[in-house]
Amino acid sequence: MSPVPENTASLNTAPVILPGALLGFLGGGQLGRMTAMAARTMGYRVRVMDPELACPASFVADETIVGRWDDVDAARRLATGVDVVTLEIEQIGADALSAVAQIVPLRPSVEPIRIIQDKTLQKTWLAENGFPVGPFRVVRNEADLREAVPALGGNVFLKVGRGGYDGRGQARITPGATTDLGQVWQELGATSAVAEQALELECEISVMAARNPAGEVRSYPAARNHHENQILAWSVLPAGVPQEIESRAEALAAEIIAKIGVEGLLCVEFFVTRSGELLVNELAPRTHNSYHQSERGCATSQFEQMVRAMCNLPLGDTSINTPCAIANLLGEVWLDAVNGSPNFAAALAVPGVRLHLYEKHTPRRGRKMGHLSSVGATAEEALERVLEAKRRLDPIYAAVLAGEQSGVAEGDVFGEIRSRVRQRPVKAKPRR
Ligand code: AIR
Repeated sequence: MSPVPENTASLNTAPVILPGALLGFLGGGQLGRMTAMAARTMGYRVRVMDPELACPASFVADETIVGRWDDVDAARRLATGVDVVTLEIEQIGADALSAVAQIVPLRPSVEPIRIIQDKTLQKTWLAENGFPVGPFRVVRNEADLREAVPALGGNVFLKVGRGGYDGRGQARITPGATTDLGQVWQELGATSAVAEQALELECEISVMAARNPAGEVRSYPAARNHHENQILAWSVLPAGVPQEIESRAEALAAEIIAKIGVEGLLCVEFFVTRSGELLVNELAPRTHNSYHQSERGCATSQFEQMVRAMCNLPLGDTSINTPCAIANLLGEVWLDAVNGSPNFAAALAVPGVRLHLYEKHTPRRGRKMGHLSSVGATAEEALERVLEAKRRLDPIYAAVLAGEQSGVAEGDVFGEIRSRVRQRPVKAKPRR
């Protein structure tokens, strides 16, 4: 894809940061860990900042600085002596970001992060810049919420402006239910939020775009995503959507990253509605869960692309070599497992499957602890393999499955797989 010359303040002026340099990451979770692995592969050194000394990235980084997201002093210590800093979670405080940017290049820079990290600003920015979004209202108090819900048709997702991720900071409001909006408002922290009309969705997709300081922009092919309880459950590449939607989504992601001025990565999550509209759901200025499979099937993984973009290297080829998929492993995989130990050996017997664990020490429900990845001859096969591996983690589940036929009919294979996953008898499990 050709460069899109927007917001190119540092166009062609930023030096290339070569291997051997020290890269700084604000955040040391799984995204930082996997990016640090890619950086190390390329010969870079890595320093991370995270509230936890034993954070997932600490095991692959050269140095870990302990600091909360708003710890300005820790952010300065991260930045001092590194060649460039990026972030792997957007909750970093504004003062900490500015402190870093005064010392060393911060990619993405303060302004795009400021807009993206607050959903009220992000949604408004998208709408004002002419990008397609669904009906929404910014709500700043309970009265706004009482007005917004009926105006949006009563069927609404309420998302806090700042700090929510992986389903945290979200509430669902449905018509007819005796929802106490005052209580919903309080439970979400009585803080500025976005009320979004719940849409009839055909599917959800995302497009990862990359942009380096030289102004080069590249989009990956779209990934198809499936969420459960507002948390990504699985994702597959390619998305298998009509070519017209695929091209439009890739082009929109390239336009947005250039317009908002992100140097680094920008993941654009989209809704494809039943009526065929393509709407931007939300933006993430970093690596993203829906592109973990790029490590298996793309010419360049999102993690390597992040390193290339932040170091002003040429961006890597984003094409898909092999269809690939991931399924997330949340804390419940451990909490609900017989004897507390998932059957990894059974899962790894599925052809093409690999295991990725983040070395998080405390499993919690809804917490991302790891993922399974797979490749396949088709997207359907890659997805079926990774879902089969996930089912096998639970020995009782595996026993139930052994008695079933496992062929997938031709036709709407994604729909078929989704309905089979929904029908699984998850209940037959002893709780510890
Ligand atoms: N993350 C960042 N934004 C959304 C997500 N999921 C990743 C980052 C962050 C980690 O999740 O890698 O550091 C935090 O995970 P947890 O389980 O400690 O809350």
